[in-house]
Amino acid sequence: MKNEGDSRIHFRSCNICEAMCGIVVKTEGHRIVSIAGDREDPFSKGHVCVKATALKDFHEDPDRLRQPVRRAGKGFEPVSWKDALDETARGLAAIQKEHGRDALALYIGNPTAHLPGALLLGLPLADCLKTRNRYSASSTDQLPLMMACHQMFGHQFLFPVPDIDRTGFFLIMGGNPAVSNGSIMTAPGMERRIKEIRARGGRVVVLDPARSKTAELADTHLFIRPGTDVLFLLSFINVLFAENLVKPGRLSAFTVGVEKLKGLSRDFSPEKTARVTGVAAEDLIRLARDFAAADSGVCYGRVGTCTQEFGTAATWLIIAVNVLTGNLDREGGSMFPRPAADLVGLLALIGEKGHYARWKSRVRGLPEFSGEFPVATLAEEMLTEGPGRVRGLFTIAGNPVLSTPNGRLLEKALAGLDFMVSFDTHINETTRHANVILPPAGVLCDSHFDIVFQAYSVRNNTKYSGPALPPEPGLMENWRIFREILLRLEKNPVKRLLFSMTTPDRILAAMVRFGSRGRGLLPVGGGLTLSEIKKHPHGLDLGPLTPCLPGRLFTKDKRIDLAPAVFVADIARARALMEAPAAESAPYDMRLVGRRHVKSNNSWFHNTERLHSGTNRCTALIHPADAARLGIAQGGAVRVSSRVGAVTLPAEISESVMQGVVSIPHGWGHHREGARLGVAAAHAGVSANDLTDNAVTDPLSGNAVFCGVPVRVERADGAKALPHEGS
Ligand SMILES: Nc1nc2c(c(=O)[nH]1)N[C@H]1C(S)=C(S)[C@@H](COP(=O)(O)OP(=O)(O)OC[C@H]3O[C@@H](n4cnc5c(=O)[nH]c(N)nc54)[C@H](O)[C@@H]3O)O[C@H]1N2
Ligand SMILES: Nc1nc2c(c(=O)[nH]1)N[C@H]1C(S)=C(S)[C@@H](COP(=O)(O)OP(=O)(O)OC[C@H]3O[C@@H](n4cnc5c(=O)[nH]c(N)nc54)[C@H](O)[C@@H]3O)O[C@H]1N2
Ligand code: SF4
Ligand SMILES: [Mo]
Repeated sequence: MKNEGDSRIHFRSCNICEAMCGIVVKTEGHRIVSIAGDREDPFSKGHVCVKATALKDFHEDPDRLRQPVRRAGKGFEPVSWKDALDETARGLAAIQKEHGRDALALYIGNPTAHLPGALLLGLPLADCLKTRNRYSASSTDQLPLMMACHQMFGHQFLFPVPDIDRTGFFLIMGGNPAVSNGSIMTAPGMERRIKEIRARGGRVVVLDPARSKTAELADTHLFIRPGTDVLFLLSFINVLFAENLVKPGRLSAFTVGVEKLKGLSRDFSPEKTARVTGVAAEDLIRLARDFAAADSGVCYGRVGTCTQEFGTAATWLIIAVNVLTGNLDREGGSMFPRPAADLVGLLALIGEKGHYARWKSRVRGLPEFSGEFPVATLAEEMLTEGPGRVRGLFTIAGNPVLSTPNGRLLEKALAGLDFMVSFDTHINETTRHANVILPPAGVLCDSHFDIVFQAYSVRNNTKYSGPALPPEPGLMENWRIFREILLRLEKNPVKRLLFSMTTPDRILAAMVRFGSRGRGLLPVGGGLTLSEIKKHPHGLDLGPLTPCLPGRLFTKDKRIDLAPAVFVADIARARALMEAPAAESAPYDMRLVGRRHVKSNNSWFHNTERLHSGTNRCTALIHPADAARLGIAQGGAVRVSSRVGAVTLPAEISESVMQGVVSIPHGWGHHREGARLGVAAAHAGVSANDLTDNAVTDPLSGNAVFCGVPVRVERADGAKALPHEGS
C-alpha cells in the first residue's frame, strides 16, 4: 500500500476468476477511485480483463446488501447483526435438533474458493454442522477431476496443470481458456500464452463441439459430438498402443495398469468410434502420432469434459494419455505446482486425501465424495418425504437456482423449506428464498492470498495483499461472519476459545511456515514465512514447475494407477455408447452445450451496465443447416425444451457450432420474481439450467451434466408444449 495525498494505492490480485491478475487499486476512504492491471506483478505483468474494472461496480452496486436482511411477507426487512446472527444460529440448530443433523443441507458456491477467509473459516463451520447433506459447486464442475486424482495419484487435490509456457503441443478438450482465462491452469493472459506456443513452433489443437475463441487461436480445431470424448480418448490410446507410441519413460518405474489399459482400449478402433464422435479416423490417427512425436505435449480437459455423462472416465483417460506419452510430470507436459501454502500436503497430514462412496445419498443412492453429495440430487432430498428429508439450507456464496441442473425444481424445493440462511452479497434468484441473508463487506475489504489457485498455477508464485478498503460501516469481512456463526454454534469451550482467536492470516502464516517451502520451526533461515511474502506486495515468483514424482504420490504403493477398478468398470458404458449411441430420438434430437463470455462470470456479473455491451449474449447458437431445417431466422425467437423444462430466446445462427448442437450460456435468467438485481433484470436472459436434467449425472462421481443434454429446438411461434414437459 502507498499513500498519495488523500488517496491510497493498493496492490492486489483480482479474485473473480482463476487467473489471479495483479491489480492496482486506488482508493479514497471507502471509495474505489480506479482499478488497473499491475505491471509489476511478476506473474501477470499488467494483464487484466474487463471484469477487473467491474470490481468497482460490484463494490458500488446499489443493490449490494449493506446490512443483514430478514424475510418479511413477500420481501425483506433490515435487521441488526446481532439479531441476524442469533436467528441464523437458532434456525440452524432448531432444524438439526428437531429433525436430525442431516436435515440441514449446506451448499458452498464457487467464490468461496477465491476468498481465503471464507475457505479457512468455512471449512470448520461445515465440520461443526456435521451434516452428511453437504453440497458444493464442485459437483457442477471439477468433481470428476478430484475423483480421477484421488484414484490415480491418491489425493483428491493433486491436480496436474499444463506447463503451457514450455509445451510443444497443447491438446485442449472441452475448455475455452481464451475466454474463461483458464481453469485449473492459473495463468493471466491465456490468449498471449496460446499464441506463444504457436510462435515458438508448437501446436495447439482444440476438440470442441463449438469453434470457440480458443479454437480460433489454434492451428487445428476438430468438432466432436458432445459427451463422446471418452470414445475419442479410448481410440487415441488404442492408436498409441497399436503404433508402438507408448513411452512413459521414467514414469514406468512407478506406474501400474498400462497393460490393463491396453486391453481396455483394444476394441475401440478409430474407425469404430468415428461414427459416434464425428472425428474422422484419419484425423485422430494423425493427431495421436503428432502428439506422441512432439518433444513435449499436454492433453488438457476442463468443463466440457468434466460436466458430461462420461465426465470421470474422460478425465481419467486424459491423464492416462499424458502418462502413456511420458508427458506427466515433465517440463512442457502436465505438471504439479509446489505452492507456498501447500494445501495438498497439509490436507494429507490431517488425513484428508479424499474418500469415495463411504455412504450414499438417501433418495437416489448417489455416492458421497469426501463428505459431499452431488448437488444434482439436492432438490429431491428436499422434496422427497420420509425420515432424513432436508428441511433447512445454508448457502454460502452460491446461486444454485441458476447454476445447478433443473433450477426450477430446486426453486420449488427451496420454497418448501422450514428455514434457510444465505451468506451472500445480493438478494438473487437463490437467496430470495432465505429467511435471513448475511452480507459481507465488499470483496476488496478482505485480505487476499489465493490458497487454491496458487496451487494450480502454471508457474510457482505467491502473493499476499492486505485489505484495500475498510469494511463499510455496519459490515464485516467474510471470515468474521463465519467466525460469528461458529462461535454461536460450537458447544465445545476449547474449540470456541480457539475459534475466537482464529483469523485467516494466522492460519495462513502456519500454512506457509509448515508448507514444503516454509521455514518450519526455525526462527531464521531461507524458508518462506507469511511476513517474508508480505514484503513483496506485487507478488513473488517462485520459479518454473519442477518434476516431483514419485515423491509427491499419495497412493499406498506410491504408484500411479492407470486402471483403477471403478473406472475400468465404466468401460462397459463406453462400449454401449459406441455400439448403440443414444438414438437421436425425437423429440429431443439436438444436444445442448454451454459457453462462457469474457464479460460474464457464472451468475453474478450481470448487475453492471459496463458489462452489457448492447448485444444480447444469452442466445441459442445454432448451425445454419439446423436453422434452415427448422425455419429459424437470425435473431428470431426459438424455443428450446428438454425433459425438464423449456426456454425461449433469440437464435444466433453461426457455423461456429456443430450441426445438431445448440449452445446456450449459463448464469442468466434474472427475471425471477423477488430478486433485487436491477441491471441484471433488465438484461434477464434465460437460464440454461431450466433445461439441464437433475436426473442425469456422470454415474461415477454424480457430477452434473451440462454438456450433451438432449433438447428440442423449434421456432418459437410454431412451438407447442409437449405433454410430458416440466414447467
Ligand atoms: N449450464 C451450466 N451450468 C453451470 C456451468 C456450466 O458451464 N453450464 N458451470 C458450473 C460451474 S463450473 C460453476 S463453478 C458453478 C458456479 O455455481 P455457484 O457457485 O452456485 O454460482 P455463482 O454464480 O458463482 O454464484 C456466486 C454467488 O456468490 C455471491 N458472492 C460473490 N462474491 C461474494 C463474496 O465475496 N462473499 C459472499 N458471501 N458471496 C459472494 C454472488 O452474489 C452469487 O450469489 O456453476 C455451474 N453451472
Ligand atoms: N469469463 C468467464 N470466465 C470464467 C467463468 C465465467 O463464467 N466467465 N467461469 C469460471 C469457472 S467457475 C470455470 S469452472 C472456468 C471454466 O473454464 P473452461 O473449462 O475453459 O470453460 P468453458 O468456457 O465453459 O469451456 C468449455 C468448452 O467445452 C465445450 N464443450 C461442451 N461440451 C463438450 C463436450 O462434450 N466435449 C468437448 N470436448 N467439449 C465440450 C464448450 O463448447 C466450451 O467451448 O471458467 C472460469 N472463468
Ligand atoms: S482474467 Fe480473471 S483474474 Fe484476471 S482480471 Fe479478468 S476476472 Fe480478474
Ligand atoms: Mo467452475
